[in-house]
Amino acid sequence: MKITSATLREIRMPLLSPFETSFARMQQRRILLVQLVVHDGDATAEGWGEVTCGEAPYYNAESTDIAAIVLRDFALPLVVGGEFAHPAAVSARMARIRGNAMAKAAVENALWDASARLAGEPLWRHIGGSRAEIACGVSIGIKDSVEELLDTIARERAAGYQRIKIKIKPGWDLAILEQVRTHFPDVPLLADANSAYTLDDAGLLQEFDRFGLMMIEQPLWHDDIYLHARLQRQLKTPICLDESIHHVRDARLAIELGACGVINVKLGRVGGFSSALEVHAATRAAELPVWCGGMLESGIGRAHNIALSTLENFSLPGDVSASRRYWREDIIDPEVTVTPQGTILPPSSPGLGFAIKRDLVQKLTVWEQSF
Ligand code: OSB
Ligand code: MG
Repeated sequence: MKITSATLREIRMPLLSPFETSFARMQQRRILLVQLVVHDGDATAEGWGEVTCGEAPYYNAESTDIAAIVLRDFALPLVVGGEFAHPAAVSARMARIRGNAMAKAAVENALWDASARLAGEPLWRHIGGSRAEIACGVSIGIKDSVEELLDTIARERAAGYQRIKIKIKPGWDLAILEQVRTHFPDVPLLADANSAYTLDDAGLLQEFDRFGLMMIEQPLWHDDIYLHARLQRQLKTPICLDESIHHVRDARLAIELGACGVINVKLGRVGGFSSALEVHAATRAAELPVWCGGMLESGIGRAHNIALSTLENFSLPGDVSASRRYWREDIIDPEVTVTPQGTILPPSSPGLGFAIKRDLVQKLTVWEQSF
């Protein structure tokens, strides 16, 4: 496969409602899209990828503007015109660019999309997925009041979502979980701290055990694995690592140290499908379940997440949910919808399996550059 040209563009999409975590309150997404044109013999295919980083470097070190520089000045000049036997080879070419996993993932994932289209099969089959239906949960941000949170949980449960994740931070934790459990005693529940605690909070975190949470996500530092292992020994609730896992070596270390019972795999954070497939293989071998995390993606990133979620060891409901939870109008057709049973049916057409709404993408574009 030869990448003959690429277009990098930024689109802006306002969120239907603000999304608040322990590190930021997000209102509008500034999303970079990578569009590749790929030739293979006489055949041509397009491929689309999304950079999943935030607008500011608060979740990880990446941000929209940083990723734009990395892609424009380094990654795209390195790969456009290049010949690649496999989508993983494009990541090998970009390996000299340290870090910047989400920027690089958009390029690799776009090539996977093109490669699947060239093979005439849906992306989820192309990566080796086997699930014809994926289980979905929702991630609910920090709200202005407990009542608002309880109303939101009731609404999402009524829509069918199989599990609820709530964001927590110091001051929005024990009392909130207590209320949620009082009103929803049996709901499959987890809490995501996005690194808001330290080991000094071990006593507080131990109190979470009484709520029967499925897991507690990333309680400690974004760059730590070792101290999560120390904390895990003090908790009954399994820890789920998100921010800390960048590649299969991190996953292996976390497993060996007993730092977690679950891993949240995000395609961007691990650098794309080839790395995610390695994390998948290692966790499956260790019988450590994983699920697919989200980064408030547009339909393109969402479609990639659906494909990832069809892999065998993605055995827990993920943060992959319907387009309409975030967007007034998504950039793909059809939009992502969820069944009344809280599942998504992966598409059957080649590649991403969703058409790109080109007019809408053009309308939302604030700048674009071709390579
Ligand atoms: O930690 O999982 C996270 C959104 C932005 C940054 C980090 C996280 C999240 C989410 C949203 O939880 C999940 C989604 O896209 O629905
Ligand atoms: Mg998380």
